[in-house]
Amino acid sequence: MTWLKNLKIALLLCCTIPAQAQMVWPGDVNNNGIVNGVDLLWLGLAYDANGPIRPGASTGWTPQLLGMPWEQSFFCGLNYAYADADGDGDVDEKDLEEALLPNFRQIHGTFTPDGYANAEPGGKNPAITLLPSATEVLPGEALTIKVILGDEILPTTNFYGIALKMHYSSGLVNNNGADISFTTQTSWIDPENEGIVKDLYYKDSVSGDVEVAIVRSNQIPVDGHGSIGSFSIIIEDIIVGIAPQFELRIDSVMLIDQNDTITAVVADTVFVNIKQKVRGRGIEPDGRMKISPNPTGPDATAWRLESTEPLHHLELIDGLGRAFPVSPQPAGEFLWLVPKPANLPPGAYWLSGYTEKGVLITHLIQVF
Ligand SMILES: [Ca+2]
Ligand SMILES: [Ca+2]
Repeated sequence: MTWLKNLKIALLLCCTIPAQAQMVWPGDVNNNGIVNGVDLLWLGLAYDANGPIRPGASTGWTPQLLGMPWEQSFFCGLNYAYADADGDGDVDEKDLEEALLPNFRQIHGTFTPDGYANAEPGGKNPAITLLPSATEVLPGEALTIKVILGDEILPTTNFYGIALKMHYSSGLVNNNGADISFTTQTSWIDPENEGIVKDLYYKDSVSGDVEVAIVRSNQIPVDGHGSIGSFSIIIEDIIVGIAPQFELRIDSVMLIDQNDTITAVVADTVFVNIKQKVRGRGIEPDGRMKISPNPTGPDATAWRLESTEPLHHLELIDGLGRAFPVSPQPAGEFLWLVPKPANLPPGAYWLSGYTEKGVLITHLIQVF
């Protein structure tokens, strides 16, 4: 019943659009008052169509007279001329690159909802699953999260495109929330590897808003299930707070077939625990780390490091808390070569080795 209810709502909304019908806003392909991921889905539906050019067309964010209508219309009745964002008479890559993307998130007039449709779990609708590479990470570590649509029991039939509105914990992501990216995976969406998949990725690193949209462009759907892409994230190095969790959440989904019929999808949210870095002795009493030469002379160019545990990364900090970058290079089982940072000042240092089980710490001295 949920699926039917959502379908009816979506079709109804789609057909109320022509209130602003005579003006084209470049990139707002479904003419609903905002440029977003759903407009890429509509662009994919009309892709490779052609019709009359729009006199005086521009890709700037200004309303433009529709001009001569095209022969083709979307299933709800909206004319294909709205998909020709740059007005050159063809629906192609330029409409995406030169109008839809530059005008992304621009708004005009009265907003009409796009018709995103999330399903309740437990029914017969396909689900999206967010699959993280780890359930917990250390500050500064990389994390990947796969986005998987459908499964063997509830696959996707007649897939043409999908748009997602998502949110992530931007305050826990490195580089002021910016170190998060998305790569589309097209293996089952484009099984013949024809290069027909169009995609977009938008993020706002302040608010944590994300949009992903992926669409075929040949008006032919595919059946299947599996990964549609993955997020790559670098966690902030300095985390404040107790037991922080990185969250990636799907707020809204729109899955369409080649007729712009919407199937509701069960959304997902994933949490990844961020382990606290702890400074001091005796963190990992069963493990130990030994560095040589120690003390180190000014002419030494590298240290030899032995550790009883595999190391994720190393951190070298002086008595004032200043960090010096070090990159251990594997040199054997439980053995690493660590090039010494150039111009390391004489003094006492703490070397922290981050492992699966905790932090190993050793004291190091650089002499004159
Ligand atoms: Ca729109
Ligand atoms: Ca065009």
